[in-house]
Amino acid sequence: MSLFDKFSKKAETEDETAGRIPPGQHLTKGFPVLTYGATQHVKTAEWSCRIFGLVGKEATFDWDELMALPQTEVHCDIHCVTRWSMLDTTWVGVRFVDFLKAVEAKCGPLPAEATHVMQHSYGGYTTNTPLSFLTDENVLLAHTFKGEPLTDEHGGPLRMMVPKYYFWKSAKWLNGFEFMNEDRAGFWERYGYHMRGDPWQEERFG
Ligand SMILES: Nc1nc2c(c(=O)[nH]1)N[C@H]1C(S)=C(S)[C@@H](COP(=O)(O)O)O[C@H]1N2
Ligand SMILES: [Mo]
Repeated sequence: MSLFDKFSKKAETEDETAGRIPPGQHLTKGFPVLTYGATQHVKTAEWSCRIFGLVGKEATFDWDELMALPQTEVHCDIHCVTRWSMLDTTWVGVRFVDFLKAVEAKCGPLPAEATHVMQHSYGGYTTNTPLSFLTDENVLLAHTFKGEPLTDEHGGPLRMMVPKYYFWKSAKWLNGFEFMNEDRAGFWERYGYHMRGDPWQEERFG
């Protein structure tokens, strides 16, 4: 093993990965692309994010408004329901909790009935979660992966990054949040994927 290999290696021995790979998952070294339908090509200048549903007032955010919010780096492991897991990923973006403050500044306080959120994407993809899944400290509206702007294939210019759940709960090409008073199935959830999607509980299918 070269010195480079030795020091660039991360979490690949059993010791280092112990307890980090959920049941039924294996490690991947690459970053597979999983997209249903066409890759979207969205320029930051034309990007916007629409806030709608159960909010006092609808609003949209443009790229500059997003970038003016606090930017946070997150290190985490991610898990795809097609059974790959990737350890030690690094992302930069706006934490959902910080974004939510900006949403409330524009739309007014979220009503208590807004218990669930549908993520919407360019191209029509959707995925649903309880609001509480998105208020974890490490949930990002991410624009940077490993120090580089997200590629189109991986959801650039902006995707959700919800590390605690299977990765289908992280919409690429994010362009909206719909607040809801009940859990409504998103794209894969309508085809039988789980409404929650906790990899440690193997919540693959509903
Ligand atoms: N808009 C959109 N977002 C999406 C998907 C998609 O098809 N369209 N696929 C989901 C699935 S199933 C996974 S595993 C991850 C994959 O992200 P990646 O292609 O960056 O690995 O994105 C999720 N977000
Ligand atoms: Mo997936």
